Amino acid sequence: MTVIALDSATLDRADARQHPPTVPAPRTGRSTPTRPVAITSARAGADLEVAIPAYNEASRLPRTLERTVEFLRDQPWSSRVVVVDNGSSDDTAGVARAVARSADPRVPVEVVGCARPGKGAAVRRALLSSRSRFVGFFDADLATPVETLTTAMEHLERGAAAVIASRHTPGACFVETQPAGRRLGGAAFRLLTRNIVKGVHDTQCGFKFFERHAVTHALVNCRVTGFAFDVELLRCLQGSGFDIVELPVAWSHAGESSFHPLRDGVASFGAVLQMQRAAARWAS
Ligand SMILES: Nc1nc2c(ncn2[C@@H]2O[C@H](COP(=O)(O)OP(=O)(O)O)[C@@H](O)[C@H]2O)c(=O)[nH]1
Ligand SMILES: [Mg+2]
Repeated sequence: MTVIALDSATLDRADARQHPPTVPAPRTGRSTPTRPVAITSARAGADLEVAIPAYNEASRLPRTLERTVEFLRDQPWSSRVVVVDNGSSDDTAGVARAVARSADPRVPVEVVGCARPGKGAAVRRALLSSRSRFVGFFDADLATPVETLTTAMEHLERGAAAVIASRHTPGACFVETQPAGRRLGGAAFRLLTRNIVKGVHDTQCGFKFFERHAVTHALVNCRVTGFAFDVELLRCLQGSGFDIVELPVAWSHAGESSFHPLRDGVASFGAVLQMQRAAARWAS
């Protein structure tokens, strides 16, 4: 396996070429977006870096960051947190910066932007610009308990390349269930992704951690910027020969969601159908 090391300056140049640093397109016509936050470069490394993609998360983010830092500062490994805001129309970046300024210095919190809209683009940006040994992300609603990191780190330290939370593997449970429509869509999505990501029961849970070189290797071939990016990333990891460990979790649906069933649902199914067509072309 070739290990690809991308320095932050290279990433910034590539990002700027692909996506000029303009105000990201708003995802909805709800309101005028705020100015994007500056892309910081060359973050220091740690044992673990947690990225939190955040879209209009000004109300949930302070509690999430507080809880995350509280947990991480008591762990035997060193950690950093990076919030990625791209296109929020509320004060997500301002709120995150305020928390960052007052956070426990043992767990630095940073805020970065991303020229391209979408959760996938935000996560990709954070992971590719990290210097930490292990990197990953979880959702700003803490639907997967932050304590899951303890088991995730045990697997990573034992040599796992990818450890992902799963709501559909034996031992998992729903503390708060999703609305019926999301459950139905989720079931259809799982059926569709079964042949793309082999042996994985849940590609969509927002909690995934990786050995950095492994995920960097996979991410350079990833293009999906929306909610279906996980499928492509997991497929690329498997394609490069990496195993994926699924951790059963006690998952809670958080009331609010930025996932728009029509807009994001159609885009996600479309992205997966494209991956299936590409896989079929390869097979023939
Ligand atoms: N940076 C960024 N984060 C996003 C975007 N869309 C969703 N997110 C984040 O992705 C995570 C999952 O979104 P959420 O609304 O909880 O969706 P759900 O769990 O699928 O219902 C949250 O942390 C969101 O703030 C986006 O376009 N950009
Ligand atoms: Mg959520």
